[in-house]
Formats: sequence, structure tokens, C-alpha cells
Amino acid sequence: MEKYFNPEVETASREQITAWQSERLVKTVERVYNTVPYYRKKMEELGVRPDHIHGIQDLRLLPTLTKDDLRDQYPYGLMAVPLSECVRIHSTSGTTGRRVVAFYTQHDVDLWEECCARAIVAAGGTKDDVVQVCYGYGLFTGGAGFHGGSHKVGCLTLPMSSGNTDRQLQFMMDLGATILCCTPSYAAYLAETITERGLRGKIKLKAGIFGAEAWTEEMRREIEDSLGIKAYDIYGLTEISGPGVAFECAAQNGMHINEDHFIAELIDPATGEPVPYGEKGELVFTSITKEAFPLIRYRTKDICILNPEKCSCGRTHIRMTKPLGRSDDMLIVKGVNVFPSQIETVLMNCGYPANYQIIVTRHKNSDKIEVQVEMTPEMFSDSLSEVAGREKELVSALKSMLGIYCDVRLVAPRTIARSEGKAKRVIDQRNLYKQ
Ligand code: DLL
Repeated sequence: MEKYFNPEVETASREQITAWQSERLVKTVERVYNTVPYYRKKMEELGVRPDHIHGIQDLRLLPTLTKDDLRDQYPYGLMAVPLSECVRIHSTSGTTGRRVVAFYTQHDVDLWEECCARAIVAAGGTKDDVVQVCYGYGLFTGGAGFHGGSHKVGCLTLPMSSGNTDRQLQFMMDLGATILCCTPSYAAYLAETITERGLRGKIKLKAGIFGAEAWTEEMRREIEDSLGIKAYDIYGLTEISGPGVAFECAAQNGMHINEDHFIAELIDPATGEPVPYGEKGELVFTSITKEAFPLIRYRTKDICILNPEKCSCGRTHIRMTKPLGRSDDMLIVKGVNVFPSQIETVLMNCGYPANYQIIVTRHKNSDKIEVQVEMTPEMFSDSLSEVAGREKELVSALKSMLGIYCDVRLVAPRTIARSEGKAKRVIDQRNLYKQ
């Protein structure tokens, strides 16, 4: 039996899963209360003590956490072990100033890699496979997570990182890669390039594990057809460990959440009230096996639907749909998390008025952001070359804030439509969340 499909865990009964979760939750709450002053304070504010928590039925008594709490406690405020026990950090992309940093002990790295190994096995991976990892390596969790997971399964691992398509294709052909791990948009780009260059007959891919950004069912079918593979979705977030929080099996009907490590709740983003199975809500995670950075009731802002029914693959771990949207305004562009507020900060710092629009498009599977911003009346009398210089300046300020290239278009004063209600700052033309 493959080590990373353990039926005792992944096909356990609901009662068994609840028992594990309850026991682990009680221990985690007690530990964070005693080791992390910030948690203790938040619990005390609600009048909750560890001895009030007897199992997952009491989860809702606990305070929730958001990205703002993590930023506020940057860098070490939420660490639950001494620094000397930590061996790694990862960080979310695209945020500046107070970044969100997650810490890992060796035990945490092992658990995370095990989650990724489960995903690889669920996609048909064995030690005979050659896994090409083209997620970015570095602070981003994509490269490291898949790399570790692939090692655990015993696959030959190609640590390609992102970019350099010619080299990716060369290694893919020469080494006979069988499983491709990258963002769905990069997979689509690789597929297109392979078709254009007539290389389809030279690749041995059988499966792809794609995540980190939204993608549609149409995109899945396109990638599957053009590469002749089965494409699996995978979900995760840096704060909770990285890729592998949930993954798809051969049924391709929702992603199994690794419930022995994470408790999933669904809440109404406006009221915080629980949302029943089958309805849309914001996903909230509690990590119950992590040492360094256990998060209690972390609000992901990802909107999805949960399905607790046993899957045709035999797994009983609850399934989440693909994220169907976000309850905040975060955009994911080229795999980078972008908040419109970051763009606004750059514009303000450079002396522009708050009249701007962010237009996101996808062309040939490559995302593009254009920022249109109104000039002040004084700037409007500038010469064309002065305007071009200003645009260039903004492009570079945005690049250093976001880490990605944005087109900038300066427009005449009062040309961006005013709104009577909430200004519509973002026009996302990619239609990513349609199922
Ligand atoms: O994107 C971790 C990851 C790496 C997942 C590789 C899968 C594969 P962050 O950069 O922290 O971590 O971004 C997390 O990305 O809250 C979702 O909004 C979005 N996201 C992640 N996976 C998916 C997916 C990684 N399969 C944020 N579909 C999350 C849609 C996804 N959105």
C-alpha cells in the first residue's frame, strides 16, 4: 500500500475524524493560550479559557484571526515555540511593509510535505514518476511544498522553479517528466507552446497538479486535451502551511481537506454565523497539528462550498469546491497576491488623486494588469514626453511594491467614471470564478 494513501486516516469514519480533531483542538488551544500572549489576550477579551474547549463543538467560542492580526504580530508575535525550534519561514507574495510570515519546525515541514505527498499520490504518483516542479522556489510555498512532497513519494524531482519555458520544455522531454506541478495559467501556456512547436509526441506527461490561483473547468479541459493528461486542482495558503491543505482525487469532484491536520468551518463573511453544507461561505481553518505557527479559526476570505459526503474514491475527508470568489478584494495575478490598496498607496505616494481603475485581463493565458489613473489638472498641461516619463516612474514604483509589471495609463482629469456608491476600482475581465 502506498505510504501516502493511508486508508486508516483518509477513509476514517466521521466519528473517528471528529474524535481526532477534538482531541487535537483541545491540546492546541491550551498550548497557544499558554505560549502566545496575543492568543491569550484575544481569548480573554471574549471570556474564553482553554477549559471551556472540550471538542470541535466548542470551536465557535474561540476568536477568529485575519491577515491583519498576522500583519500586526509581524514577525514573531504568533510563534508558539522558541525560535531555536524553527527551521524555515515562508511568506505570502506581493504584500509590502508588514508581510505575512509563517514559521515551521522540522515536524511542521514534514507534515506539510506529507500533505503534498498525499496530493501527488491522489494524482496517480508513485516512486516511478518524474515530477517537474515549476512553481516558484523561495519565499513562495509552491516550489518547496511540491519539492518536499515529491521527495517523500520517492519520485525523481526536477526542481525547475518558474519561468524559462525553453528550459522547462527541454527537461520535460529529455527526462521524461510524467507529472507537472505549476499554476494553471503556466500549464496552459506550456500546453500552447507545446502545441505550437509540435512537441506533443515527445512528452510523457500523464498528470498535472495545478493550483495557487483560480481556474475554470473550461481551462481544465483545454489543458487536459492539449497535453493528454489528467489535471488535478490543489489548494492551500501560506498562513496554513502552503499547497496541500486540500487536493483533488481522480473523481475531480472537489478537493479533500486534510482533516487530520486542519479543521474547516464555513461562515457567513458578514455575520460570522455558520453556513450549512451545500451553501456558499467563507472558509475558516484551524490547524491542529502544527508546532510553530498554529492558527486558530483563520479567516481565509476564500468563498467555497463544503461537501461532507464520502467520495467515490473512498476518501471521507470533507471536500471543498474550487474557491468561488473572495470576500475581500485580493486579486491573484500571475500567481502574485495583489491588493488594490497597495496600488492606491503607490498612486497617493506619487501625488496622484484617488481616481483610478485597475483592469485585469487574460490574453493567451497570460494575465495583464493595467492601472489607469487621472492626472491632476497641473500634470495635464505637461508635454507628452513628461507624461511618458511619469508613466514610466509609476510602472517602476508599482513593480517595487507588487513585484510584478503593471501597464500604466495616465488619463485626463475627470475621465474615470464617478460612482455614487462604492467606487468600482477593479475590473477583472478574466471571469475566473465561473465554474
Ligand atoms: O498559493 C499556496 C499554493 C501553492 C497553493 C501552490 C496551491 C499550489 P498563497 O500565495 O498564500 O499560497 O495564496 C493563497 O491563493 O487564499 C486562494 O485565494 C488562492 N488559491 C490557492 N489555491 C487555489 C486554487 C498559495 N486551487 C491564496 N484555486 C488562497 C483558486 C487558489 N485559488
